[in-house]
Amino acid sequence: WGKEGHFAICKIAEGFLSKDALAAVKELLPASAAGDLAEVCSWPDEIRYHLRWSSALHYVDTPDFLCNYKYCRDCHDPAGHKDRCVTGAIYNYTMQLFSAYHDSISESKYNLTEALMFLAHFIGDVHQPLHVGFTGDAGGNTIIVRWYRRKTNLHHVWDNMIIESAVKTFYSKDLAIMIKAIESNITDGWSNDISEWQICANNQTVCPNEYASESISLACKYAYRNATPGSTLTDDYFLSRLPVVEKRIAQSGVRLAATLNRVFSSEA
Ligand code: DCM
Ligand code: DCM
Ligand code: DCM
Ligand code: ZN
Ligand code: ZN
Repeated sequence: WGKEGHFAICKIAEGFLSKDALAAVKELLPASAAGDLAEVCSWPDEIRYHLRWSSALHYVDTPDFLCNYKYCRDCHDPAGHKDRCVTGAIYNYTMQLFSAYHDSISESKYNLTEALMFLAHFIGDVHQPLHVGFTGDAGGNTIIVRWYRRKTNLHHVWDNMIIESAVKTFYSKDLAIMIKAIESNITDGWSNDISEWQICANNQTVCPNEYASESISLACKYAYRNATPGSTLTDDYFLSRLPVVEKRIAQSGVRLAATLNRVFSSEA
């Protein structure tokens, strides 16, 4: 996602944090966040060219046209180093935060402020369907399309353009109004789904493999469909894909909060 998507996800997450988790998050946030997690959720994008190793942690590539995801097969960087992908990063940063909070050691060897900012960002990214896209097109980056009259690529359409067009067309050019609309949808339309979104099988603290499997499935069903190289995407595509984008943003926010609530729970 771009800056607006990550901001929306973290804003939504804030509303679902437990008292314990909110206190722990506020303690870990950098001064620049001014107490607001959403302010630093794009930090990993700002430093990804500076910290080169982190750049492969934003996504996971899957085999062309298979439309499925497997951790052991797919989670490595382009050079083949294991676990260097978005799902591996989510496990790793969750573990850093969990052990710092639960183990009786006085000081963590990790930078927990960075761990929190990475985790909040990557739980968002793993929900972007094309962040679990095909290897051959780099998650849609090499598929050149037109978004209305503008030339761009399919990945960028899903990271930025669908959200930007929605803000402009339906939400009075105000991202805060879009966020409020998604929040209303969570408590009204999706209220029966929330508990299912929050849960992880087998009592796990975090379950990025499930989110990645959903993403590649949605990528095949919605992102790649009718978006071949050179195609022009307009109202048909925009109006049918926007609900998918809004639901993925809602799920990311709810699941980020659920994960932080488990990490920073004084029980268990
Ligand atoms: N940081 C951030 N937002 C910025 C710049 C830096 O979140 N605009 C990160 C860098 C460090 C962490 O915050 O990992 C703590 O930084 P500081 O102590 O400078 O607030
Ligand atoms: N995995 C991991 N770290 C964890 C949990 C799981 O690296 N804390 C990896 C190891 C397996 C893969 O996930 O290769 C499959 O996990 P699951 O059984 O959750 O699908
Ligand atoms: N990306 C991806 N899959 C890839 C390569 C990149 O999902 N195989 C993502 C990361 C960024 C966007 O695409 O969100 C643009 O990446 P870059 O700036 O590395 O081209
Ligand atoms: Zn992206
Ligand atoms: Zn990212």
